Amino acid sequence: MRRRTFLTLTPSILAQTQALQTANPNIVFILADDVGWGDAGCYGAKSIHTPNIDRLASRGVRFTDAHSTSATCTPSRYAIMTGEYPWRRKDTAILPGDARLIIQPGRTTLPSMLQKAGYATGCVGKWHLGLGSGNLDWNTQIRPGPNEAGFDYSFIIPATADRVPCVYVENGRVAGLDPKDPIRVSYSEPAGNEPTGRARPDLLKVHPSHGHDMTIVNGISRIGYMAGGKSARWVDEDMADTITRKAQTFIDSHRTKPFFLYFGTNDIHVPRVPHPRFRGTSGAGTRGDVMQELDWSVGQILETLDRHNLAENTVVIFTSDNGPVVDDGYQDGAVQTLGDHKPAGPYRGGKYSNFEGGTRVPFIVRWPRHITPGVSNALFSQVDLLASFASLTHQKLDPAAAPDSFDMLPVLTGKSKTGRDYAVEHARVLSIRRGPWKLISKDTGPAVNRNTNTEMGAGLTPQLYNLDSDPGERTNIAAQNPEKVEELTQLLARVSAAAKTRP
Ligand code: NG6
Ligand code: CA
Repeated sequence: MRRRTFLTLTPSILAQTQALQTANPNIVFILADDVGWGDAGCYGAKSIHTPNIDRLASRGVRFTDAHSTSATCTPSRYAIMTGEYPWRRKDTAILPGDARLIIQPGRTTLPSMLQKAGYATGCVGKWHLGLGSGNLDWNTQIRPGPNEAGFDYSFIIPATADRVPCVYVENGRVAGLDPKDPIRVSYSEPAGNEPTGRARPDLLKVHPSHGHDMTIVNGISRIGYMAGGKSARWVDEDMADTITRKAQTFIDSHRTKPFFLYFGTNDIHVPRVPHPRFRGTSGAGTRGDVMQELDWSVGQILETLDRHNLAENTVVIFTSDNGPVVDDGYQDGAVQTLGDHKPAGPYRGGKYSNFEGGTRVPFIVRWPRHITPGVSNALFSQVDLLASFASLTHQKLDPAAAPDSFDMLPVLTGKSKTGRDYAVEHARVLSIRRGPWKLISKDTGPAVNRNTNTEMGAGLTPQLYNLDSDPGERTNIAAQNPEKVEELTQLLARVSAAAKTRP
C-alpha cells in the first residue's frame, strides 16, 4: 500500500514536545556563511581554534547529520525563512545584489510566526533574499525587505560581501548615505566610471581568481557595478565588528521581552578580509583567520547573553548555510595555506556539491537546563526550524504555511535521537537520504566545477551510497542494490511532485 503521509507523530514525541513548551525562551540563530562540517574545533579542526563555538557545543547538542536544504546560500536561507523546499520555486538560485525579494508577500515566515507569538524580531547581517519588487532605487526607502518579511528591525548586508552594492541597509535605508552622492547599481553594464578590477588590477589589494572583476570597493573588485554612495560603503576589515555590535545592541535593547535574533555572519564567505587583529592567527591561512574571527563574534554574542543573565532562557543555534569552499573567486592564499585542514571533515565535496560536504553542516543547539549536552546523530534539516519553533512557542501553522517543515522539536533539543525519516539535499540536482542510504540523481553537467575545484557529486547515472560503511561516498553501489535505488527514486519523485510534505 502506498504511504500517504511522510511522518507520523508517535505519542511519545507528542509528550516530549509538550514538556518543552514552557514560557517562550529567547532565540538566537547564528547562521554562518560557507562554514564546513569540519571547520570548528568541536568537529575536529586542529589548526583553527574556535573556543567559543566549542563552548557552545560542550553545553549543548552537537549534531553530526544536520543539513542545510541546499549547497548554496540563497536557496538554503529561503528554506529557513519559509519552511519550503527552495527547489519548488524558480527564483531561488544565488541572487545578484539587485534582485527583487523572493519571499512572497504575506506568507508565513520564521520571524513573522515568532512576531505572532509575541517576539521582538531582529535580522542582522547577511540577507541575500532580494529586496524591493523590481528596479530598486537604493536612495529611497527600500521595500519590501526583511521588515516586510517579519522582522521588526533589520541591519543587513543586502546580498554578499563580494556583490555590489557594498553598503549596509538599516530598516530599509542605506546606512550613512549622503543624498548628494546617490547610489547606482548594475549587474549588466558599468554604472558610472569607477575603476574595475578588470581594467585596473594595479589598484587591487586582493586579486580575483575567477569572476569578481567589476567595480573596485576598498581595494577589492566585486561582482557587479556600483557608483556613488561613497560615505556609506563598508570597510571589509570592520564588517565582523560592525554587525556583531549591531547584534549585541539588538539583544541589549530587547532583553526584557522574548526576542528572536537572526544573525547572518559575513564570515567566512569571500572576500576573506579579517580585521588585522585576526590576520595570521590561525594555522590554516586566511580562511582559518576569518573562521577565528567568526568564533570571536559568537563569543561576543554569548557574552552579551551572560551579561544580561539571559543564557538560561535563550536557545542559541549555531549553523552554516552550506558547505565549505576554498577558492571561491579570490587569490587570498586559502588554497596554499590550508595545510592538512579538512573543511568538510570526512565528507566529500563542499559548497555547490551533491556529495555530503555540500549540505552536511555544523549544527549546535544550546538551551541550558532544558537540554542535556551531548552529540546527536539524528538526521535533521534546517527546513524544520519553522515548524519546530512554532511548536516551541505554541503557534498553530496555517495548513498552507511552511509546506515542508516538520515539527522536530524533540530532535532539535536532543530529547529524541530519531531524526527525519528522509531528507532531500539540493545542489545541481536533488539527492535523497534515508537511514544510511543516499541516492544522488543523475545529471548531465560536469563532475568537477572548474573554478572552485569542487567535486559536484552528480554524474551521468544515479549513484547510491551507504554512509554507514562509506561516509566519504567513494563506492557507488547502485548496480548491486536496484530495489534501494527504486525505493529512493520513488520517494524523491513523490516528495518533488507533492505541493507540501508537512503532515
Ligand atoms: C558565485 C560566486 C561565488 C559566491 C557564490 C555565492 C563567481 C565566479 N562565484 O557565483 O564567489 O559569491 O556565488 O555564495 O561569481 S553564497 O554562499 O552566497 O551562495
Ligand atoms: Ca553561503
